[in-house]
Amino acid sequence: MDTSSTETIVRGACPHDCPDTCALLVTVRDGKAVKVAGDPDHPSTHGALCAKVSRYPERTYSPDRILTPMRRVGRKGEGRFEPATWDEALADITARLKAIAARDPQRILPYSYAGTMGWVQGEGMASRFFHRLGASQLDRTICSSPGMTGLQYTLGGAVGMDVERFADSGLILIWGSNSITSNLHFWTFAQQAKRRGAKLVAIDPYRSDTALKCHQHVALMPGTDAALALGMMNVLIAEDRLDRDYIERCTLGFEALAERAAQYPPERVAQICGITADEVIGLARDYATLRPAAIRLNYGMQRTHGGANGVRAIASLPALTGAWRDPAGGMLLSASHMVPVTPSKQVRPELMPGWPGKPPRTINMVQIGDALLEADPPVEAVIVYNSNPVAVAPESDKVIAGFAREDLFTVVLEHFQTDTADYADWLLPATTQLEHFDVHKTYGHWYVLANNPAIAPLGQARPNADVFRELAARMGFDEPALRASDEDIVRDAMDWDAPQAGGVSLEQLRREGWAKMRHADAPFAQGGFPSPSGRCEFYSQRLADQGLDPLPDWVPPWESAISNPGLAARYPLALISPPARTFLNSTFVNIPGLQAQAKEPAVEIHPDDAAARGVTHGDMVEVFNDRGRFLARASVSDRARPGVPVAWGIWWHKLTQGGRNVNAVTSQALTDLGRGPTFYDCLVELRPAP
Ligand SMILES: Nc1nc2c(c(=O)[nH]1)N[C@H]1C(S)=C(S)[C@@H](COP(=O)(O)OP(=O)(O)OC[C@H]3O[C@@H](n4cnc5c(=O)[nH]c(N)nc54)[C@H](O)[C@@H]3O)O[C@H]1N2
Ligand SMILES: Nc1nc2c(c(=O)[nH]1)N[C@H]1C(S)=C(S)[C@@H](COP(=O)(O)OP(=O)(O)OC[C@H]3O[C@@H](n4cnc5c(=O)[nH]c(N)nc54)[C@H](O)[C@@H]3O)O[C@H]1N2
Ligand SMILES: [Mo]
Repeated sequence: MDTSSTETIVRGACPHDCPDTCALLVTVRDGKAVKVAGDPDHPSTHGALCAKVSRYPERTYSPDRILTPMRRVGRKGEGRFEPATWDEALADITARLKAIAARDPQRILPYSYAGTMGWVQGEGMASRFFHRLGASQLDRTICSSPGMTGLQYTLGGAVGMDVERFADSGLILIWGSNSITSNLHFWTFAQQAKRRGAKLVAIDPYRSDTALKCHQHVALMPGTDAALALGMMNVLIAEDRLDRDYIERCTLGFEALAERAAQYPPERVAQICGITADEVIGLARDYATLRPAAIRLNYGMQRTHGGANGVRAIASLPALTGAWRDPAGGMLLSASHMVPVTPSKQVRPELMPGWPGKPPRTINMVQIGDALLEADPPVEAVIVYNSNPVAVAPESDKVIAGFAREDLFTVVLEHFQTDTADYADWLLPATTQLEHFDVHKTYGHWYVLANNPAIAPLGQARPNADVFRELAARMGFDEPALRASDEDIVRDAMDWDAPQAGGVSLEQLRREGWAKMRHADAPFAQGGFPSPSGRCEFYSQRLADQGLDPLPDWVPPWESAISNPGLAARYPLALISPPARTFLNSTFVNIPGLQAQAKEPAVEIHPDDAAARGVTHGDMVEVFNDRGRFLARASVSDRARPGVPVAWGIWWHKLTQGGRNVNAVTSQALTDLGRGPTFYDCLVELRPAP
């Protein structure tokens, strides 16, 4: 008898919604995953994982995992369930969906986001199923769509620098990003650049961990980034610090942009942004002279009314100075189109009834609160996977009231009993990344990664794709696209024969773990952007054709003293709620080791704001506006800007003292372009908790 234990290393990929998408090495001993480590050979992972994902085995084997299908027995939202079999669950769900679909399939709504970013367990089979069903389409806008739209209208797509090249930059503007929290593996390259003499500047209302480690911190007001970028242009043009040759050959609409920038002299910009004119001028001069000049823009700056215009303005800067000429110059917001993805082959919109002329209606996920309460025809069923809307969507009181509807049929595929799972009629156990196959691209580097299953599914957990494949069969959908295997979906999701893919095969990817997409060292040195003109479009004809402003501009926040003085008189504080280092949106909030580090919901307040309200460090405070209220522990610190408190995201409501997290006060208003959320465009008042 062989009593020795077996140990293997399985190649995986981190599934989370993060620009880093790390290459993983999972150690499996006797069928159990005992360790998850970063692959030392993968250049951007370089053997290091964040504190969260190193705890992936703890999360996977948590005693709180949902491991069997569960049927609701209590009142809606009470979170009381009894175990059932998969057959009972899927038979009942099929019967319910058939009955609703017979009236109008648009009364069924999928709700999903990026709990996993995988091509298979994300939207592969699930979207095919909902398209064929004729369900309402979900506009998946809760994170990046303003920025993506801004890039589309400027560069023509989500293209950007190779993250590894930031190590050679001479200036790095870290703009709207707390990289140490949300983009740790970029930060490693930024530090290499710093050691080689680069200047690092953080542009962020809050003096984040990242801002603390930069040479300079420009603490502008939230939602004023476009004004700052236009002010920098104003100076670059006035001082003739331009790359005229690059502008001539690789851009469109310079004269019009120059006129727009003329409206933003440094003094006006200083007033809008709440900084000094010297900061504007100094930033522009550094940007023109410290080369190569690189911008790491992140999504934190596009969660206000003018978010997309902000991205348009900032994305125009590297073309003005010709920063793209250098491999270590240019900018990076998202690089997801550096991978030759083929989304329509992946999710098959043509399966929708009425496609393409009259497809089913679209519901914006940001406005799920209003949709569940007011949509006409009403939403009668919602199927949630890879998301926790009750915690993460804005204006929680409405979201909760919507999910609490007794007449709403709710199915939730989950690992844990989240705030959303509490409202399920059926709670279905999903596998984690260690238990299923997938392939990932990312938005922060140029790699595609494979995730091989390391262990067998725990309990009765099933991969999302399996569940939707079986639901399709039970509904009687027999199109081949709905019977496709996981591998078929992956083959459909990318053009494997495109030159960028370098001839890599799926088999090779599974074996080696990752493959870098092939691009020229400085891909836009000669222009060649994916825009209609092939140029960087300062002036966008496509926007003009829609009757929209063809040039980037500063679009004021919905809620600010300038745009809404009446509201600002009652609620003078501009609250932002950026990601916490210990959590990934609302994922990991229930993991004891990480929860202990974060302790409890906190709000950081400038000493002047605290004193004016009789708040001292460590007090419990109530943060409120007309939409709602939540409790948080006050941390009084001058790292917060006066007038801009910071509440870290995103706690589960049920794990907070007052039963509400920060989204109790955020609004469902949308951005200028891209129909995105405005989480950081939110006026509040606060006081010591009663
Ligand atoms: N640890 C951790 N990592 C994460 C996440 C997480 O929750 N936790 N979330 C992941 C997700 S979903 C995403 S989308 C990404 C990116 O997520 P981002 O939202 O880009 O997150 P951060 O990089 O933390 O950047 C937010 C920073 O922007 C600042 N900020 C807020 N408003 C403004 C503004 O108007 N202008 C400017 N210039 N700055 C502003 C905030 O103070 C904060 O420091 O991160 C991913 N990575
Ligand atoms: N106030 C405020 N609100 C915000 C933000 C903010 O900065 N401030 N950020 C916004 C942003 S950028 C984003 S991206 C959204 C994120 O919102 P969500 O996409 O909802 O992200 P998570 O909260 O991480 O929830 C993902 C859920 O998916 C589950 N999951 C993971 N893998 C799988 C799987 O394979 N199968 C199934 N069935 N489930 C799985 C996890 O257990 C988790 O509960 O939140 C937004 N909300
Ligand atoms: Mo996000």
